[in-house]
Amino acid sequence: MVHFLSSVPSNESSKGASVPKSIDKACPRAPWQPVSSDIKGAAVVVSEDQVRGIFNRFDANKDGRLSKQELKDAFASLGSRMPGVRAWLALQHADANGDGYISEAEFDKLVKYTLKRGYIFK
Ligand SMILES: [Ca+2]
Ligand SMILES: [Ca+2]
Repeated sequence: MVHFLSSVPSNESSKGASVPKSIDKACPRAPWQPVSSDIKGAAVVVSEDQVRGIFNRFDANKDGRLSKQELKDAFASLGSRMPGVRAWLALQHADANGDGYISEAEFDKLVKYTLKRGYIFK
């Protein structure tokens, strides 16, 4: 059975001073939570330098910037189940000038974004 609004008596608002108990202690707040929900099994978290190296390697045509296709290949190699989506999201996040490529200047954002997403390399 699902009740919508049926458990809220109409005269409740006149009290005003009641504070719900046992909420604060039950869930301690973490300021930052590692993103690990889509990663399973033992793996090694890589350093920023390693991420840079990997993205550099996926600059297939060596023009010094990453196209969406190159990003897609890179994310696929990182074990992403949806590399196309990841590439798109990464571009949304890191492609500051909106030309569809991650240039050297935008590379930092891409690397930090990737690290923040919790990507793990084996
Ligand atoms: Ca390229
Ligand atoms: Ca760009």
